[in-house]
Amino acid sequence: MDTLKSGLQALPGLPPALHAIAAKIDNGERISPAEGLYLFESAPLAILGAMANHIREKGHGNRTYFNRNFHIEPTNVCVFSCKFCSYSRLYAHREEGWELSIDEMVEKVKAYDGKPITEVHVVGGVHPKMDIHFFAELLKRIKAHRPDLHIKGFTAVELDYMFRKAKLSRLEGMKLLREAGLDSLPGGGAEIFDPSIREQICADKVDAEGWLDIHATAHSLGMHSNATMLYGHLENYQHRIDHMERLRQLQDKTKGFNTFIPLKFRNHDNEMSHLPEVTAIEDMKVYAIARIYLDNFPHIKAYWPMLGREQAQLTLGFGVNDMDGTIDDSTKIYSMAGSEEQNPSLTTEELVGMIHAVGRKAVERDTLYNVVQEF
Ligand code: V47
Ligand code: SF4
Repeated sequence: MDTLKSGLQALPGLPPALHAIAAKIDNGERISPAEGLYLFESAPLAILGAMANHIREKGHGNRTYFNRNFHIEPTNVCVFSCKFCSYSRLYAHREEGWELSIDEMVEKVKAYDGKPITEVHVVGGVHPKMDIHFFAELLKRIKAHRPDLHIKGFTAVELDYMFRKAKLSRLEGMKLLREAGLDSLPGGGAEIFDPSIREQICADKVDAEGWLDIHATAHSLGMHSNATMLYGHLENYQHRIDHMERLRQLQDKTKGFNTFIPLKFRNHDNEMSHLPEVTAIEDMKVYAIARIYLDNFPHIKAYWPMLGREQAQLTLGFGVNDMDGTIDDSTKIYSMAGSEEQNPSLTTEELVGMIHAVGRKAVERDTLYNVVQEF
């Protein structure tokens, strides 16, 4: 166990509550929900940054990971109507959206033949006609074409609907998809677990218990997954801590989560457009407190297409050690919600340059954080 001490607790003039938290961080101890709440309510950003950066450097030094991947979005037709979603179209309006066939999706994979991509991220709306057998066939066709490509696919929201529609238990459904080629799960659909907020922003989709159980099921089969938190809308600090606490508890049991990804609510063209977006200061607080609170999550990721490049660089001083790193991200979920990046795409050189520009070391990883290449 690394015994590096930061001397955080020796900072002069810290109020007693902050001093106690600094001492815990210096000693590698876990903070409580009440302490997490205190950090949101009362800690100066500079102190949060110092604490989060200490934990980040203790775990990863200067290393900042990225991945070479691409996205496939099978459809934006969705049976649900999350109020923050700018991207989905109801089945009745499906002519305004897109629905890709298996052949079209396999063509997208073939477009990367000969390119050093390690992962495909498959995620989209919940289409009433694209069932588990359709997706199992897609997974098999991708694996038949490129067996070494890691398939990270389907949020717990998509999986919950697929399994229920096929009348399969979560374990049966997950096994079916794993056998067809699914390697891991992305972190989407978690939003905010608190039922009173969920009721207001995404009432009809899988609840917190269901989301967590689907991830626990994947973990029980040896699959890894990510977790997200949509912040900066109706939730308060207590709800953010509750969300992270539930994730921390599941991670204690399964150790199956790789990465936590805070997702900033963007207000363009959705039913929550009247809400202002939170400031960059609030963003940095969320990243830093996530790094401090989630002591059993190995990685904290900033998803740059949503935050924008400069802000993503800034997060590297606030606990983040992963930049996702999609070099050709055709995802529309953020561009349609008004993110900084309308057509997110970075070459490896650009991404490595962004990481090096803020004094960090760029490391290419695969989905499971095996090192592919150091820069
Ligand atoms: O669950 C939707 C979010 C998520 C908006 O696991 C919005 O590696 C902000 O989870 N403003 C899907 N956010 C994307 C996702 C993801 C992305 C990148 C990497 C990984 C990973 C996962 O996007 C949804 C929802 O929380 N979202 N609309 C919006 N207006
Ligand atoms: Fe559908 Fe996902 Fe959009 Fe909700 S966030 S409406 S589940 S595509």
